[in-house]
Amino acid sequence: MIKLITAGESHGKCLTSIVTGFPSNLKISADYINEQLKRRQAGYGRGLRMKIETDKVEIISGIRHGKTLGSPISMLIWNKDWENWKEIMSVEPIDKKVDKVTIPRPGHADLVGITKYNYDDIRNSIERSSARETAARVAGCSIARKFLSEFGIHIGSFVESIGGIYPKENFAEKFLLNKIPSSYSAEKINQLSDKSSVRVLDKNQEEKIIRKIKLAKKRGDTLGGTFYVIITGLPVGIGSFVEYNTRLEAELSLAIMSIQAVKGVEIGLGFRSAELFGSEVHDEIILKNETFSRKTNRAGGIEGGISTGLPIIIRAAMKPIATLMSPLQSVDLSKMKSIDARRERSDFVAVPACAVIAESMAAWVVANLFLQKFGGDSMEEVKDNYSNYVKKYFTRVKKNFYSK
Ligand code: EPS
Repeated sequence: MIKLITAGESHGKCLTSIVTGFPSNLKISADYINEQLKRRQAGYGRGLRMKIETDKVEIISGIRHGKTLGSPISMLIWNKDWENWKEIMSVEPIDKKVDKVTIPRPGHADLVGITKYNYDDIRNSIERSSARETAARVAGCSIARKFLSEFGIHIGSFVESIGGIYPKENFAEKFLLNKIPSSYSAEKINQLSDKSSVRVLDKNQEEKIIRKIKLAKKRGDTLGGTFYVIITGLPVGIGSFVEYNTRLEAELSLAIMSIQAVKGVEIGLGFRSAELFGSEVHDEIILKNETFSRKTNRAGGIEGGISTGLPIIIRAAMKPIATLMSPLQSVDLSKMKSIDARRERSDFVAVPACAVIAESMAAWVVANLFLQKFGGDSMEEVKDNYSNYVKKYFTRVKKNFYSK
């Protein structure tokens, strides 16, 4: 239903985001998108690039007087750093000799990129594989986020750990045990996590993490971590088991695993459920406020590829940033000799940013499957389809099964 294409290299002139498939009359502004771009740039441990850029989107098409037209929405994010890269990243051939990058960084796309694309300069691989591309994703996915908010569907995230430092209490437990009121909005999570420079919910843990990041910087090393994304307000019935790639957990896992440096994604209890009895995992079904609910939410809001109507609980793991200032061993491809990897300006820790990007990616997946179910050409039409379904689905179940 909806499509997102991003284009642009990390140090090129600008990033481009093109979004198609959203209905007309969705209220959206550059300010709304820029708020998410600002959140993406934040976080203690981000690199010097974040001091150069103040990512803002320039909307080129698809929106008029603050509302979508239903036509393709194209947006630009200009790279201020381009001024310093005009020759290295020139589109046209230049006479001046540009030094080639010949030493791949362990843990990045450098070596596999030049092998796959037969590049003669690792710079060609660095530029598009860089996490800079996520700025364009957040811009495009913010349209999805705004769309979902029109239906009371909100997305929040918080960092669970950085460098193996965990909080005393795991806030996600409340969701796994379904101890959160059904009226709770995931936006409340961001109101808390965005106050922390590393987006954690525990002050004591934040201080320990900042100390560990300072230690990593001193050692010229980097850190990764884990984070949760929570989605509230989703009705039952989003996603489907009819095809492998319409399963909600599969789409969410792909989208979040596609973020640079993410190495693990789990839904609900995830890997922990592999160690428990079924009776300790499966969510017992109950009747509550004239509809179905569950005693717990260890399934993370998804059963059989379909949303249950409870909060979606996603947990992900991000590996440490690949560029180390105390480099690991590599090979100089120009001499085919072992050598220390190159230093390249970089982040030390980007887990807070990764969690914000994951919110955007989750919004995209949910908006796409939501439109598959309630699609329409205008927001008014989608809202009619949605409210008709929400009003009637429980009555339909009763009509099919229940006889006094
Ligand atoms: C990033 C901008 C770039 C990326 C960085 C994320 O920073 P710089 O211009 O300093 O290279 O390199 O991504 C990585 C650290 C990476 O390993 O890909 C951004 O805007 O988020």
